[in-house]
Amino acid sequence: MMSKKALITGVTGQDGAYLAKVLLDKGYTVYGCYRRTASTNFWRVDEAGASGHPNLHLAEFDLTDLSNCIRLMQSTEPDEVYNLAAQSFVGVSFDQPVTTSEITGLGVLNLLEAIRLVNPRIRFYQASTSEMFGKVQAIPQCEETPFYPRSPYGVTKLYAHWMTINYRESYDIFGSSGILFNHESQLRGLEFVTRKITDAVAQISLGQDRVLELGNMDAKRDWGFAGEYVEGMWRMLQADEPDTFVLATGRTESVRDFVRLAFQAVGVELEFRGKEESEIAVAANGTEHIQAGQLLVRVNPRFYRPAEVELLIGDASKAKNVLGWEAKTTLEELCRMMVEADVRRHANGGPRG
Ligand code: NDP
Ligand code: GDR
Repeated sequence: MMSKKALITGVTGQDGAYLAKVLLDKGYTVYGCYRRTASTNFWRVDEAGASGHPNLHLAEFDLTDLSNCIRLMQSTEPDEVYNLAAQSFVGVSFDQPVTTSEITGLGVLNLLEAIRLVNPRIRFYQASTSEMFGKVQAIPQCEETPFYPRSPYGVTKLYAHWMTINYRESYDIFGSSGILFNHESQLRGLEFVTRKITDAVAQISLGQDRVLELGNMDAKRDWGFAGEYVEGMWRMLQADEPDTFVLATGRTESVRDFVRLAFQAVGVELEFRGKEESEIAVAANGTEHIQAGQLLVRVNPRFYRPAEVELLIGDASKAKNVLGWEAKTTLEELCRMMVEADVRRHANGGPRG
């Protein structure tokens, strides 16, 4: 039997790299699409263990170019398309709302049009997000919870989500949408809060004299391990029917809790003092490179967002019942894994990303 062919947009991102590895291991031929830049970097594909695989083909591609999307479908003839490409940083979407909308919104329409024109039998996965719930209307959030996005990114993702459903209903395209809650890993970009924290904790634990500056530490997120979430994406495209699924852990913790866990992973307990803009955290105990009482964390309002998503917690029971998918890695395990990876990187000369 011929192996299946999958096209992944955003292969240089966290999820793209993990998904490439998972699909290669399942015997797929994978077209990993990346956009041309002056300094394209495949470090995540390397670290995920997918680089150099004979069935991995890298293809240049820009989501905002419809003709590029059409020719890519024609030349690669995929069975499945996983659309992971996006301007995915919520903070930047406030500064670059138009670019975000073009890539994260209209880009999805380009792909759906390319599928409709070239081969409507291609199965399509859209990377939707818990950010669409925004100012949450129910706790926990599931597939039926009303949406209320709170950023240009969230609004744009909601457009793409509905466009995927519309192409499913209008043209019978197998378009599935995964509403994924935050998922993290050592391949996460340095600008996202978990990796920003683990990277700083690693540096401080090795003796670098710096203070971690954060925005809203009260924000609560449902954080899972990215390596498991990409398996859920694949399962969505193997189901009998296209549908919408939430993937989440069902546990929520604050940014402050994540900071606490990250410092615990290097043997430091934190003492938080002050509130809101004047909140700080100091070391309650010493280690080889950290002194008891040392200032380690402070709030910098520069990292506040114009509108915030305060609390996300997902109910993934539909994915469990229909797909047999469930998150397994605990937040403690995830955080430790990320801190240890960053300690190794800094001990060996520098961060990745
Ligand atoms: P990343 O930001 O790590 O990766 C995004 C990818 O999109 C990168 O490969 C980037 O390329 C690529 N890209 C951006 N613009 C374009 C473009 N114009 N043309 C082609 N490629 C482009 O995101 P993640 O891996 O974390 O997330 C994957 C998807 O899932 C995203 O759509 C994200 O919005 C969504 N999502 C993520 C969640 C998470 O917690 N991680 C949760 C829910 C949804 P480059 O390397 O050149 O920048
Ligand atoms: P999020 O992730 O916005 O949930 O989007 P991010 O890690 O950026 O923020 C999570 C929460 O932490 C608060 N925060 C900070 N965030 C950042 N980045 N930097 C800080 O210094 C900081 N201090 C506090 C934020 O305000 C926020 O409340 C991610 C992305 O991967 C999206 O693409 C994806 O769709 C969603 O997760 C689900």
